Amino acid sequence: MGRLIVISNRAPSVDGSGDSGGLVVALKDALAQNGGLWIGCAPEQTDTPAPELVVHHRPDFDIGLFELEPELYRDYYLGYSNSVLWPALHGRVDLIDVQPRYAAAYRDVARRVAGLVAKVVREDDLIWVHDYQMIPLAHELKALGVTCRIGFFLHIPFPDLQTFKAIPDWQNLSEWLADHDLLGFQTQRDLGNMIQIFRHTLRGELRANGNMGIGGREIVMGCFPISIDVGGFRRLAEEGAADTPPPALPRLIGVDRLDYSKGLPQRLAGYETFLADNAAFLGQVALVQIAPPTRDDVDAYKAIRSELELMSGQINGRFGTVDWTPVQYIHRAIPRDELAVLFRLSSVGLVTPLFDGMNLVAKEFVAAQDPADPGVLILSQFAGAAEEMREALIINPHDPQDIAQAIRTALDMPLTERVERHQALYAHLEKHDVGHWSAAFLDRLRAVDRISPDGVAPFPGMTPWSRTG
Ligand code: GDG
Repeated sequence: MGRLIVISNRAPSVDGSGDSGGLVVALKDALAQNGGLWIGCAPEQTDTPAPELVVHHRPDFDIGLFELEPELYRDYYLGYSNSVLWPALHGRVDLIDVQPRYAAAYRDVARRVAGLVAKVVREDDLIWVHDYQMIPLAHELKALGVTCRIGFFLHIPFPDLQTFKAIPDWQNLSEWLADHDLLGFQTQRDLGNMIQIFRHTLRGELRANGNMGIGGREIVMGCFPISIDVGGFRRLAEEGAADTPPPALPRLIGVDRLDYSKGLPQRLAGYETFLADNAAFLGQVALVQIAPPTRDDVDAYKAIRSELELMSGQINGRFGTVDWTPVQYIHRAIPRDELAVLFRLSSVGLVTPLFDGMNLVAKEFVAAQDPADPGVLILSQFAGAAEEMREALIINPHDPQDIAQAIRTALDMPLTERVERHQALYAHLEKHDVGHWSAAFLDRLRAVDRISPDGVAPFPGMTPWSRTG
């Protein structure tokens, strides 16, 4: 059996710090078999990039770093990836910033990475490409004669056809996506959009087995909802909470990178409406919002920061007293173990994105709860997680009244109902943790080699996620 080669914008750290993140936990074992390799961009840019991958040997797997010049990195990462693709794929076409050099840099990086990968890859390796920064990679690898199976997983949402067509390069993107052997999405919503776009742009035909036929080839597609290390996160929360006193007031918690897709102003508007409509709760509850900075060189991110600071100041000014601060807004990252405890000791988890591939915070909040006295999750209908987590209080993040009402319902919810909802949510998560996710994707990718080169429908009767070795 060949190696697993994972390729993403960022690789895990060379010294193993930060390995507790779900993706590393999920892929560690698969990578450790047969000398796996995780390829990503070096943390520092340089004017003199190495002509080869810079390989670091960890005890479990190797890390291969590609180096980029600062300007190229800026145009590829902050430019095309995060000023064109991120807003477009999140439905914010009004925020797309189209600069010709961004698209050129994006393609150049894919070509360069493909050149480096082609030198180290072997025919029986499996390549798993992650996320929107790397969409053209499979196309470039195939152009260099690489024949091994290549799977792609999109962590963020995939929009409908009209939104997709707002991206100037949409035809190219569609063709590059079709160059994979397996395409994985977070939700049925995103998978459905991809099917619609392939039909429209490449005359794709959906086969009876669920695969997409395009020009004599067949692409396997599936929905693989990502998850977290459920047991690991629960233990972190349990252990930390054992010696942490509970908060003085029932706490509402929000934890999000400070990103316009996360619906933070809308969340604050909902909380403000709740306070305005429920005078009995003034001084009796507090919202803690952790919002660490991200991509703050992009203008749209500067704008959301100012908006949030203004809104939290306004709410505190309007309702606060000498003894009570309604919103505690923290604009920096806090350690993961502290986060787990914060979740456990909170009565309400607020997850209200306007559009989100999955949203792991929703799953972390549930995993961290005390099963005997759990908090309540309020979840946006537009988070991918809402397809699975039906026992949360599902809200429309654009409607402050809906958020306000859900906060009230959550705070008033009797213990028996909280326990019932939590039990159902936790039982689902326990079965569908991040290990389940990665195994499902890799099993499906390994099975792809049964597809005959002429595109004849593969393996009749095979269950979608069965292992073929
Ligand atoms: C993308 C997609 C999809 C946040 N603040 C702190 C902190 N975090 C951690 C959370 C969680 C992670 O960051 C954020 O994950 P999300 O899933 O919520 O969102 P994105 O970063 O946008 O991720 C998303 C995900 O990819 C996976 O496929 O679910 O839809 O957008 O783990 O806990 N961690 C620490 N301190 C913080 O202050 N330690």
